[in-house]
Amino acid sequence: MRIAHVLMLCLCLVAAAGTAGAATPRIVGGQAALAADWGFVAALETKQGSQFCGGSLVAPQWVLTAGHCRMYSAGAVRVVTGATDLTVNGGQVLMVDRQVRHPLYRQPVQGAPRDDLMLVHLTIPSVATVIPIATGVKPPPAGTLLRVAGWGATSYTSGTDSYGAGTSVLQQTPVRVSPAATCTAAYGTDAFETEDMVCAALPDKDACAGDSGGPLVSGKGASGLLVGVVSWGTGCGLKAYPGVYSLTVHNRCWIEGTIGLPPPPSAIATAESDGALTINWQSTKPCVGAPDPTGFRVRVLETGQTVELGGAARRVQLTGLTNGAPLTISVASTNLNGESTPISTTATPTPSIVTTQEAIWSGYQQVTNTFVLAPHATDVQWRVETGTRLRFSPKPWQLAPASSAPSTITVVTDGLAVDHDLDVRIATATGDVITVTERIQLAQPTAPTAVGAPQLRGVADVGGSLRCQLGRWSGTRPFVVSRQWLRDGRRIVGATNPSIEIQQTDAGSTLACRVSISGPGGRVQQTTDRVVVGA
Ligand code: 4AZ
Repeated sequence: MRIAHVLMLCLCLVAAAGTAGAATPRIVGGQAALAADWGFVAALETKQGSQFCGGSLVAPQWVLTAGHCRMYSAGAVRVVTGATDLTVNGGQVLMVDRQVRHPLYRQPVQGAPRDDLMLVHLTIPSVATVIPIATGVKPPPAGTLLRVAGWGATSYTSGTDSYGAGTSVLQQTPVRVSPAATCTAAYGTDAFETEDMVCAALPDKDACAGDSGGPLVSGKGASGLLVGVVSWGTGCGLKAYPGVYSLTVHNRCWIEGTIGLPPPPSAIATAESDGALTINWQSTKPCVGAPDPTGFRVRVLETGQTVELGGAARRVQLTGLTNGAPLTISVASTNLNGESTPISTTATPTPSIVTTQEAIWSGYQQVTNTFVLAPHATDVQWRVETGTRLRFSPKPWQLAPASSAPSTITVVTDGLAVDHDLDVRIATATGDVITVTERIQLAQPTAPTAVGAPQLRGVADVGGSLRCQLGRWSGTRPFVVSRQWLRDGRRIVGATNPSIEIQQTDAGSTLACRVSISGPGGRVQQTTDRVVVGA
């Protein structure tokens, strides 16, 4: 890419491609490249066959090229691998399904792109040679002799600022890494970034338009390593303007992270509950610049249950699991290339105890608690713990056999003084895990209070009958009620029925009914108004 002339260059390249093959082979000052040394070089072409950029096969299905080579959509691009002469039907022509440009690719100065890298994904693997990426952390020092290859322009005319035609036969030339100061002096510190770029030249030898994306390598043949990618420069072969290359060393993490499998997640942790497991994990980047995983795959090995989650997820709850059976859970990171080796853990969903009711007074000095034990695949032990003011005394363990239905546990506590606090809870033991419910505190009962007074109904004459109505009462239930009929204020022995038949002997006396209501909160008596029996 020529600085400040981006658009013009692209047009020029497409036009030049039509005449490819006729020109004298030269990258600009180069020689025909040997297939044995340059088997990893790839040509990026349009579907019509115009070569517009170079690249290097860094994995069977991945070509590393320049970020500014994203000129067309993936479907409009094809890649030729394993061929040095593009006019001969050799090598492999491959389709492209993804173009992944470096996330930091940018052009703060027009025509001088930074992080000028792109990975192109092939729909099927290439059988051509793969070139390893140079390891280490430092750019190659000034003076290092490297090689560059491409099918780009073989001449440049500075007077008219015009580029010659490309070539069908791959050209290669040595170039020498220039001191960083030379590059910044030529292009300025805004355009030339010493961290991410090198510039390199030899007299009259250079990469040129159409070579972009192609390889800058150290070593030869089997010992060749990819050091950089043809990126930009002013003209070609100009003494004052060495060609500029984007370095691979600084971007190895992004390259390897993009073409490889994601690293496995770490530090898996699980929490159990009734029929459920909550799984938490962490995702760590192997190095700065590595792409984030696209997602995570969580599996229950015993049941085959699989959950797919997005790349931001760090937690999932699996439900509908069987209580009491140990399960193995695995979590793997995924990206477009597949999934990492998983990490796994085992955990056992445990049956929970639910309180279905508040503690209720079920009788005088008697309280009932009801608990429900969730279904469980294996036997569960449970026990009642009762006490007062948090001092619990546990009863012996009981066995709840494996059951596919919820089971109810009823706890009746007798002989409670009304002013007593009562604490009840249930503990379950599943293996070594003991789970205790919240304590249930008994509410103090309230004494019965008449809301509507007891009343007599009926005809108060000899031969008639009277009925004793209880009235209405509030207070803590249950109530035990009783009646006692009174003649002239005294108990009539045995007269405790709701109704009374009026006898001859009752004539002239008074009748009343005394009602007793007793509940957990106390006992209250109330007597109806008296009636005088007529003749
Ligand atoms: C280009 O436009 C280009 N002389 C690549 C490299 C150089 C100039 C232009 C370096 O593809």
